[in-house]
Amino acid sequence: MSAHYTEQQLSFCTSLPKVELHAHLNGSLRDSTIRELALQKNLDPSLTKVLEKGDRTLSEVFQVFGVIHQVTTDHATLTRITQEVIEDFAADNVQYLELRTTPKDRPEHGMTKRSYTEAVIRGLRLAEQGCTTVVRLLLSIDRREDAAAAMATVQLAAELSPCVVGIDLSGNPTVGTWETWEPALQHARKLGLRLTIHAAEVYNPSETKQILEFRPDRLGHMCCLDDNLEKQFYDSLIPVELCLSSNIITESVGSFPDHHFLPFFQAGHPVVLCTDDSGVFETSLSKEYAIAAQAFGLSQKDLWQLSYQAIQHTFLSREDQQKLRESWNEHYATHS
Ligand code: 6MZ
Repeated sequence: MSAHYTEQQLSFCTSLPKVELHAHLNGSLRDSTIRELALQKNLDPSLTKVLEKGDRTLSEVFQVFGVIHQVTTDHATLTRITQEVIEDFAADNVQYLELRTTPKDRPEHGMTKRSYTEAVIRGLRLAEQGCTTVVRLLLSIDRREDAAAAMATVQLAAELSPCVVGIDLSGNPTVGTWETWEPALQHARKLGLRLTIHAAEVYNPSETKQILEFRPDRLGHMCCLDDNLEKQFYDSLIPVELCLSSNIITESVGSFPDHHFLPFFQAGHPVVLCTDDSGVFETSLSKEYAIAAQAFGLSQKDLWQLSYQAIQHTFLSREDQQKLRESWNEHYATHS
């Protein structure tokens, strides 16, 4: 995979204030931190090999998460990585970050879903002291989880609101069935939590149809659609989080110019550029914007509008969205 963009494009995209809505905590770790933790925790060197970068299939990416999860097993580490990940997004001029992570019950490490999430929130509070980026959390349900575990995550999210604003459904898209998590997701909606769901990352038309009928607040990926699903998706007007490098590296999409960003964007469907796993895919939100600029011939005005319009797809209140718009407008006034 080679991502092409000019230094000038990257520099413009770095200067843009940005909104990141699709970033998985454990996928966004610094390499140096993973290496340090792997050493500290005496990780088997054959496992660290899996972490080497390059093109990987989607199933290989899930092996990578398995390894990362072996080094982020204690509360202090979770606090540290959360703080670092937020600092990295802030350094990339991300002014609003919706960070998502899967609360984990790991009794062997004295960890519950609640203690996991509280450790993450401590990291968020520490990061907030050093940067102006506004951060909210989404709690993810992993597709490997059963109905009870999904419900426990939803309950926890409601208890930790307003720091937690919503629920994500993610994980290996070839695992599990929609019926398992739907009751928990319905319950989340009743509790006032916002919902974003990974859909069509692989071709699974019956599930994608069910998800579109469920009408989450946002969708993630939407790579593999047939004509009927595409029509249903366009009619839904549900905003979609698009992660270019992730889809190319995992081979869900063949090449950047072939990415479905372009038809969605040209059709006027609401799209938001995101990183997915900036550590695993060696990217940043500025790079994703620069890749889009180059691959789809976007102008600086297009890029500005993409970033500005992302504000309305955040899970913030209208008043908080308005505050972000004011800060974008201030940036525009001083930089144009
Ligand atoms: C689906 C993904 C993903 O939650 O431990 N995750 N799920 N598709 C993807 N595309 C590449 N990338 C990451 O972060 C890692 C977890 O996020 C989900 C997977 O469940 C992965 O285990 P957390 O912080």
